[in-house]
Amino acid sequence: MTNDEILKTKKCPNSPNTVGANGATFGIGDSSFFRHSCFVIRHFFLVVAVAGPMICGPGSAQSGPAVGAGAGGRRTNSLGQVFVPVPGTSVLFCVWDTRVQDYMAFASKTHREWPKADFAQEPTHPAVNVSWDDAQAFCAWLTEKEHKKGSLKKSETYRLPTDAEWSLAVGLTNEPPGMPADKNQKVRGIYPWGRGWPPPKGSGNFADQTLSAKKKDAYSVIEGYDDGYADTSPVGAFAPNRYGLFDMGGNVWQWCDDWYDANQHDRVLRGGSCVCVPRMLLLSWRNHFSPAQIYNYIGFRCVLAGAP
Ligand SMILES: [Ca+2]
Repeated sequence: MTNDEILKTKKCPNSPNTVGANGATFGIGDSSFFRHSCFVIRHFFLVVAVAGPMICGPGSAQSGPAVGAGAGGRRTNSLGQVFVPVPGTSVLFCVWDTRVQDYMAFASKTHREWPKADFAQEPTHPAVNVSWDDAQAFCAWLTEKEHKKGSLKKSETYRLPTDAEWSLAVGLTNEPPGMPADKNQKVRGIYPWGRGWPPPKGSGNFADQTLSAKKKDAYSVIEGYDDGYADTSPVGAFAPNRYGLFDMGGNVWQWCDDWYDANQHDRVLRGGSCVCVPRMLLLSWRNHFSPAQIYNYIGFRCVLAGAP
């Protein structure tokens, strides 16, 4: 556990946009570290050793025919993870965030340290408290495992999605050029459920009234919305997006492969979580953390690259 240079920590007003990493400013509300507090942080590395679909509601502008079982290119791997093609990319996306049962197989086999979440999780919940480095190690382990088994071609590898691939997987095709930081929040008004506010009932696992009831100090929740989960929910508990991907908004933040900006200090996270402030559910919203950071509401999703 390394916690390097937390330069200044101070209480702040109930503002949703005041946490700085490496001196930068970005939105908060998604962290048990940060709840009700503002931190200016530089070099915030691995901290907490103690310590899932663009969801399209019925009638959503984002919804469409899902890619279901038997559709072209659908693959199931040795962990039972299901992968489907996403138009515009050359990869197959796992339909779920990496589950507890998936990551447990890796952590057990490799004896990797894995701090538990501070809430109860079932095997089909998304794995959390995994850093970008952990996610990379998982992908490398799974690739090697299946190469040895012969179930994965030598040209095929598992990896994290790029920021650009993630955008295409939620239908964002009109973002500006540049690094993820340049694209952050640039496309306005499009959420996992489509356009409009608040989300329709059953749109996904967001910061809701159940969270508010369980955690009286919850930073911010969506008024009038209740999905029944205060913390993480099983992957696939809500409707998938048009490409058959679950939890591409809410549940847990998802690591992407890219650096956030030219400073190359932080990696990118997408999708928001079940505790993030509501406006962070904007599909163009980027979060960013050190690649060694872990957190109760950060997970990841794999893609399969090199598949024909
Ligand atoms: Ca919830």
